[in-house]
Amino acid sequence: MAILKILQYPDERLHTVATPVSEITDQTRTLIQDMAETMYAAPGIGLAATQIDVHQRIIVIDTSETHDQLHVFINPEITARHGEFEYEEGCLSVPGIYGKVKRAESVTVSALDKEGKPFTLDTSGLLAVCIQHEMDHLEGKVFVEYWSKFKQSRVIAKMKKRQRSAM
Ligand code: QAP
Ligand code: CO
Repeated sequence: MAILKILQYPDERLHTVATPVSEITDQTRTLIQDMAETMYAAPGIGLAATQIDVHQRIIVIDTSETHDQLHVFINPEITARHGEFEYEEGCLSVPGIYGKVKRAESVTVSALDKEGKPFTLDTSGLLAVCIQHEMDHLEGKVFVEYWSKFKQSRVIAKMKKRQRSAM
């Protein structure tokens, strides 16, 4: 197992659109384990492969307090959305920055599990928000990009300043 380096906004690689996983190999399973380990170590509740510079459609999520309910979604698709929900989001690629994003309150998501078996999940609340947030990463979108250009430029300035002082 390994803890992987998480790309930091505004790294351009976060804007890469991920490609579907065509075959689940041992390499895919190792990647998923490393993603889970990286997320738990952060600690975070969700991580998309995009964030570790692997541009395949894989996300891991665990919103439980006990850190024992790992959800793995390979090639996820949202087939239904209902309602509206605003949640104060954060992101491991934009540490220290939090803010509201309006999303669907509940979603139906179809995906493959880590054995490649198809499943469908109906969920709402935080898990639904997290799925939408992580699926955005696979499309190259970061949550702060829902905000105004003005607010985004302040986030970029703050991140760049921090990255300079960290060198
Ligand atoms: C995405 O985010 C998410 O700023 C997952 O300093 C978050 O795990 C979706 C984290 C909230 C919906 C709601 C953020 C850790 C973790 C930080 C995360 C930080 C340390 C973020
Ligand atoms: Co994120």
